[in-house]
Amino acid sequence: MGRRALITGITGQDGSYLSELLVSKGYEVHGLVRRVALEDPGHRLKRIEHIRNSIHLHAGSLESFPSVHHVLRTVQPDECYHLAAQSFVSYSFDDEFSTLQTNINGTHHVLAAIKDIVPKCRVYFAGSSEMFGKVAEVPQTENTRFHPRSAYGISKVAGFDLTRNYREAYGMHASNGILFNHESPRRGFEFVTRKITSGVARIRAGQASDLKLGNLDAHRDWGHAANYVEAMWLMLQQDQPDDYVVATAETHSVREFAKLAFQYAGLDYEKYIVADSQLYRPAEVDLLVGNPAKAHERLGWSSSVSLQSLVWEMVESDCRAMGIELNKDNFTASIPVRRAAHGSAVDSS
Ligand code: G4F
Repeated sequence: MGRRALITGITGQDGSYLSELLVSKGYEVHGLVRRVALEDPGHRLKRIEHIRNSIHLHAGSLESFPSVHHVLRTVQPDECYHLAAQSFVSYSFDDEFSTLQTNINGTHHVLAAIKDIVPKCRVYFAGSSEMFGKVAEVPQTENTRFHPRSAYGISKVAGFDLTRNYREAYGMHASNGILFNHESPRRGFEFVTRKITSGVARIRAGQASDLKLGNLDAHRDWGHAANYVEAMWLMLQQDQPDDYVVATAETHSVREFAKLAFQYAGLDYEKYIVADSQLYRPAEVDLLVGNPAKAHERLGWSSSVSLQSLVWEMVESDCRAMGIELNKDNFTASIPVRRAAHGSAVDSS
């Protein structure tokens, strides 16, 4: 009989790709969703519309332990992927309280209910490179000290520690993925990559004349979400639970991302981007770049999508949705690659 998986956050970017992956592997896939999502499927279940008939959805609230307990008792999963969270860093500055409450309690409820009901269930917790914050070293590894710079980052450190503690205290197969930024055409519009690619499409369609952005000099290690969910699955297939950095080992600035996105649409980004100081964060994470050597050695995982292909896929998808076909000749732009060698500063080549 196939294995049974429960995904929290199944309606999000990662949840949708992970569901596809697990369905393709013969899993019985269950998802915990908010009741409002079931009441507004056209909007809130959009990313999983195409596999809606192959998965089972359960209404529940991560903020309520009895609710999480009930769903776990009903599903009795072999594997649980805890992805659900308030995941927009910027918003966590507007409402620290709800971010901490939802993210920390949500994770605690999931772990505690699993320990009670299905202690042998393997658990994945979606940690984040935001935990590194004001980075202690470059590149970041599983051993790099955390120094979060937002309520979101703090909530993820707490989730990471809870997961490790359930592993150590109760012998649970609980693993932390330390995922660096991962994007796709399914990314939410509030995140910078999708804000840029959808903005490019609106400008090309004549529906906007500029794009307001905040800090263009922040550097991120951007990979493809469909590729990153494979690492989540691989973590739960190991004999021993552990913590893994999942990253590309390349870092690029927001400016570079924007330059490429506009270039692929045949536009010069400098003519359209407007700096808006309101969009700066009270505390910024300036430079993220991960060293995925452990994931490569132990899981056999590596990043398979270049930044150029990722940007092209996102711009093309947003433009296509506006009825605009891009000229493939624009997809030649090369960019300087900054690769992180272990223990060294990030160097340009
Ligand atoms: O796209 P972002 O909002 O993502 P951020 O904050 O790096 O967090 C994402 O990745 C984390 C993994 O490291 C996840 F854990 C988290 O859930 C989320 O998925 O912002 C990226 C960078 C920031 O430095 C931000 O200051 O882009 C900069 N930025 C500049 N202008 C902007 C904007 N970000 C947004 N969202 N909107 C802007 O207009």
